[in-house]
Amino acid sequence: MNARAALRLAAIAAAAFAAAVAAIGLWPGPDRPKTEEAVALVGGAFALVDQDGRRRTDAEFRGKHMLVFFGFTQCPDFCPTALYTITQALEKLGPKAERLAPIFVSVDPERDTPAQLKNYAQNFDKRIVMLTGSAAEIAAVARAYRVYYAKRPLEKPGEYTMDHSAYIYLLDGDGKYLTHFRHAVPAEELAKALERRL
Ligand SMILES: [Cu+2]
Repeated sequence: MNARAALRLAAIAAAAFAAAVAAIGLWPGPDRPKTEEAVALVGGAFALVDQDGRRRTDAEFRGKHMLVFFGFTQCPDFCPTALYTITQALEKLGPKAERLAPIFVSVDPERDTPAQLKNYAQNFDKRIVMLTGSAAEIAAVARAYRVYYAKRPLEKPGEYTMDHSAYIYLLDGDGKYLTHFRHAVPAEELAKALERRL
């Protein structure tokens, strides 16, 4: 295994570990009751900028279920996988997909400008709203969704990648957390789970 591959594996392991810790800390175990309080832990208000440079807030999505995924456009694995799966699930949902607001939030606002998001969005379903913002705005929304992310320097000076937890969150029409999916959930499974709730 070369150094680059080892680094890549270490990054994936670190992200997976952080996600697992977050999951254990956050979601009630089988013995614990699912209280309103626990459910309310994921989600919250945001005001960000989309791929067309327009200001978008969570309030405008009330009445639609929000399917929210955090990542970055230069991600080699988790993000393209999740976004392609969401794209396929939207297709499978047919007209029911209109009740859903698929949202991608960048955890790399430094490089993910609206123009960069617009370019990236061409690879996926046109309905996916891609959001970015200032470092502080992204930190706040990531905190609200209990998303872990961190810059990881690469060997080449000045270059970096992002480690991030990679769950796809589903919130209801009131912006309340319903459930989450692994980034690698099969599209068929995701579509079926969404269909039941839409
Ligand atoms: Cu990613």
